[in-house]
Amino acid sequence: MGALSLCLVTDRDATRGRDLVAVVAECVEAGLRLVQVREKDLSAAALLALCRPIRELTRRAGARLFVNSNVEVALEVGADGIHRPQALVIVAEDAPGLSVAVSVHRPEEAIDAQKDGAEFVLFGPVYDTPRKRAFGPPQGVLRLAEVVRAVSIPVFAIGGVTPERVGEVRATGAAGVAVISAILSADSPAHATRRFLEALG
Ligand code: TZP
Repeated sequence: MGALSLCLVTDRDATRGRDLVAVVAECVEAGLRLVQVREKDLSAAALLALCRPIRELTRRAGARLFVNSNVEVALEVGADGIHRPQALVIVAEDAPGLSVAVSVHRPEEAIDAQKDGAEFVLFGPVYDTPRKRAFGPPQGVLRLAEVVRAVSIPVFAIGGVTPERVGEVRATGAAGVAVISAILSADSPAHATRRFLEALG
């Protein structure tokens, strides 16, 4: 999958005060080709306002854009896809023309997502991440391997993924990794992006 094996997932509070659009721009400049805007607390209007410049810069670079949860915003901004959290039901008719990616936590959920026509799934948290500690311990790479074996669509590992962990993740057969902190909170998000892309090969 090349550069499409790295998905940057946004969190505007994770940029250490830097402007999120500027950070995404520098990552795209560094080779990033897949972005999921995940800003669940924003109103639809604010989400749309954030997605517009990200759509502009991703389109210019030929990068794909997925919007988390909000189909209307995804359609309005001309996103490539919608990212569906497990709790949300989005059927194909709700999202005409959009690819669908789904967050999953068990092999059965991945199988369901595949049946529903998902293009790819995100599985996690694979490693410890402060963002998900409230939900219990991380799932680990053995569980990741189970999910990979259960479906034929690409599986991305999410949760505590760093460039150093990419080798172990890829050994499971996972197609790629999805990342928040290790890119957005890095001293240089562009450098971190390049390190992930090098590790992914
Ligand atoms: N879903 C599972 S783990 C996670 C999400 C959104 C958080 C990933 O964040 P980080 O900073 O890359 O560990």
